[in-house]
Amino acid sequence: MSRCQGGHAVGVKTYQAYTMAEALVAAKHDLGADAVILETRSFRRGGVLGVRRKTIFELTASSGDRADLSTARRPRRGTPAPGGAAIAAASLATREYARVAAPPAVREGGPSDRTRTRRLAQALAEAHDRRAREVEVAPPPSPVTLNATDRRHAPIHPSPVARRFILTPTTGEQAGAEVAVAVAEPPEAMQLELTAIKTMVSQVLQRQAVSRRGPGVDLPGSLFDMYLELIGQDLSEEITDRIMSAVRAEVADDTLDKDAVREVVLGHLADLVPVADPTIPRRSPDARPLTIALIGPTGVGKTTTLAKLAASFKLRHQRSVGLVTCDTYRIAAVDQLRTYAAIIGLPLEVALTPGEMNRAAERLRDCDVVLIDTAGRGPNDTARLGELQQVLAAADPHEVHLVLSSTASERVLLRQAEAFAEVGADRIVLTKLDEAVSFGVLVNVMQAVGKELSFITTGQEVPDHIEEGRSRRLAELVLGAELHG
Ligand SMILES: Nc1nc2c(ncn2[C@@H]2O[C@H](COP(=O)(O)OP(=O)(O)OP(=O)(O)O)[C@@H](O)[C@H]2O)c(=O)[nH]1
Ligand SMILES: [Mg+2]
Repeated sequence: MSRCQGGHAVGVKTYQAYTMAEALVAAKHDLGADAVILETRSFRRGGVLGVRRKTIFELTASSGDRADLSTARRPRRGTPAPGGAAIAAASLATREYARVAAPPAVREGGPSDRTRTRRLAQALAEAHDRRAREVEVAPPPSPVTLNATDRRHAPIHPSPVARRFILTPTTGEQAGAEVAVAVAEPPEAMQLELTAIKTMVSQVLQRQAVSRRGPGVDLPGSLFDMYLELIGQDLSEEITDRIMSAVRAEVADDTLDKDAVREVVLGHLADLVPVADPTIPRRSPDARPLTIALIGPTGVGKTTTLAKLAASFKLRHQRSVGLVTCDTYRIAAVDQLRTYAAIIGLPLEVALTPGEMNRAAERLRDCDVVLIDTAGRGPNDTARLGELQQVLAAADPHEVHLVLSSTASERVLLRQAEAFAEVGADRIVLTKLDEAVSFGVLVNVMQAVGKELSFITTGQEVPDHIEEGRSRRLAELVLGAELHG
């Protein structure tokens, strides 16, 4: 996709495309190699409730005529120029282009169009980078008042690029700088749609609450918003009702402001998630190495989590660590752990049977910690779950952590937890929180399973994306905290 929109001073046009490169090519094709970039930005558009939204890159360019430029970029006399930093950034890009584009006389025999286009793109990229570095050290720009035209076209969540480069003219006189692009779904329309949907959902929930006489009936505004938020995060109705009843009992009606409600709800949510004592600083309770096994369904992140733990024990807590894998079912499973073992510098044993596990434990008896990786098992694979139980029994681990992925549905997670309870898991690791569909489900599961949360993992990077399980952290995630904030 690449399209041009008019509505500017003569010679000034706006191009939209799915990539900035496409927009640049279109601008160059249309306005010629002398095109001067006045503004670039990106914004998200389309989709329903954020699903299938696309990033659109928009570029406003002038044919390079002096008159066009002066009309396009002249602020209204006497009016302070809001968003000055942004304008400066755009000017920087323009200057960069001017710097690399040779004057006409030289251009005759100068670089080809292709070269100039490439330079233009490079100049823009350099200007972006430079501006990004300035933004990192500079205090955040003061809020910008957009005029009606700008507000209509402003992205709901401007990307960093948009924030840095969007021009924010205040007058209707600056026809050239005004972005007169007909946006298919203006943010206001989407906002109205979202408000309508929220109202409908509220009505349905109110009706449900009335019919089951839950505490959703007659909730004051801030509580009802919270009620919707919790239900929206898939926290079970039963838990949500319990929390709401507790909040009503604890917070007097005249102090029901949003922050007070949020704080009380956070406390109650956190109480629902039992957490394990931190594993890492603890030493073995007996003369053996502290022995920890990870078990769980296939592909949930057992081996990756084991590598993160091993690296943490060794590099952050200076413990000697040994690894054992019982996973020889999947081709390359041993290689995966062997690679981690080699990188971190750890001994690795392979143990398929109880006898081999005994021998592995013997060889690693001088380690502070032994971490055991196991093959993934389906919850219906009772024969293999039995085998796993036997091998683990030989290792007699101090801790068995059941690894569950946050990407699974509540029903699946509960079935998995039930199946692995037979093997004897005593703690839960929740992985892939960065891909979780909703965090309320995780609270429901932790409540239902009744085991302690030991760790959460928040991404693929070893060893960084792992944290000790903290109930408050999970509660905050339910209430919309950023995972990597
Ligand atoms: N997004 C995300 N991906 C993760 C996380 N942890 C692990 N993964 C990815 O999940 C995939 C499977 O990870 P493994 O560690 O091999 O999973 P496993 O449970 O050992 O798999 P099996 O041994 O086959 O049962 C890999 O691509 C990992 O990079 C996480 O916290 N977030
Ligand atoms: Mg594995």
